[in-house]
Amino acid sequence: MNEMVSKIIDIVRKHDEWRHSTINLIASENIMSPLAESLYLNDMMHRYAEGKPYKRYYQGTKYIDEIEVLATELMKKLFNVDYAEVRPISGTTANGTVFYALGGCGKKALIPPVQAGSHVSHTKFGILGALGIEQIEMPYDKENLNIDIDKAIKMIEEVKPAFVVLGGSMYPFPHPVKEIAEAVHAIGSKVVYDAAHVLGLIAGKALSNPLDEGADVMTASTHKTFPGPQGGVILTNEKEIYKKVSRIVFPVFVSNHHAHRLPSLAVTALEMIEFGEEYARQVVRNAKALAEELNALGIKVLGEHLGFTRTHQVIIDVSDRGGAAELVKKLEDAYIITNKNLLPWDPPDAIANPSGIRLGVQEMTRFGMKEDDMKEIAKFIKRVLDGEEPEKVKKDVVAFRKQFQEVQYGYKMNEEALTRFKEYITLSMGIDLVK
Ligand code: DSN
Repeated sequence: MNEMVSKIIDIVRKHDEWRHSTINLIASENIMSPLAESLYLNDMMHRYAEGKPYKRYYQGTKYIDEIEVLATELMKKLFNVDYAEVRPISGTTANGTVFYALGGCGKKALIPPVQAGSHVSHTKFGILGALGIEQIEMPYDKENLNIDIDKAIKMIEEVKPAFVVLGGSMYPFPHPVKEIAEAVHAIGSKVVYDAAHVLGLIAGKALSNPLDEGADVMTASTHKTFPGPQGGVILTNEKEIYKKVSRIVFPVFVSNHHAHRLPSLAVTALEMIEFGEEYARQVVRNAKALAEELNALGIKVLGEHLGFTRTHQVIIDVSDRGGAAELVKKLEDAYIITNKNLLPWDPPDAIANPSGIRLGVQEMTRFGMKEDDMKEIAKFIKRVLDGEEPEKVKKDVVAFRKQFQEVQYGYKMNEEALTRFKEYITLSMGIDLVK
């Protein structure tokens, strides 16, 4: 093996070991179950399957067709919806598809303010802007960390947007779907709910399903609180929307849709049907426990008067500690992975050193952590924020994290899956692991 190959292998090995020894609090990430992860490695990654199941442009897709239909049906069952489109390869792709279906060049869309958590794809900098749709920010209530309902309704009546986007990336408190949907429907427009962050909490019924509250279509990625493979999904009960988005996702936004992720998506949907409620309940309990302990330790947590959080996210304000930029690096040095985040009152140009740090507890919950463990995490964070040497904190973080290595709320590897895994390697790579 030449040196460069060794280097590549070493980079991957180091990444895997490192991230499994850290406390990962990135709110948009998660980990699949061992069974779902093992199924991710399959030959479908090499294939094309353009079009819809059983109506493809190439031959060789009969098992891809079967798994795509199965994954679609399981997602429909899990979310109790009439239509699911699993081909978008990311949440952004799902958003682009829906925005194109509902809007298009010259139309207007209302979105939550960028500093208050809109995802980049909702904005003029992302796919919304690329489609020529005008971004208009809804009025925001900084005190209640949510859309200002009365002012937003007034704006909806005046602007008459083609659609309104709810949901976002900084999202401790769910947006008021019912009230906004009533106003939007009164002008004949649509509500798009971007559930990327909270899809797993909706699946587990810790949050109500926005489609039951009046949203017309829900987009999401499938790898945040929903602990599946990286990908996207579109869910709706409206046949017309489904027909439109299905005609747009291919050929506009994807040619091939990376079918190797679909077996893992199907397994994750099954797991969420079986364990989703227990998992989602624990995620929200853990987020509250983390917020309460951080607050008790003297760290400013947003939304105290609102109970700190109703999702997987906890947002802390570190403006009185010099801003987030340096602190997130120190946390990383202590093996606590987080991201710096604008807060609703930050100016847009504070992006390099914003006031906030966003924390998400979903992945650590999957590794079996409970409320008491959140208190430990809060103490580690406090030590770093107070200026203790990250290297010292890291030692305790790594020892603590070692106790949580097995993924919960999902299927373990079984004999059947292990045999398939070995057979795949034997077949595909010519290395006989079977005997
Ligand atoms: N960038 C992701 C997040 O962290 O929220 C969303 O795609």
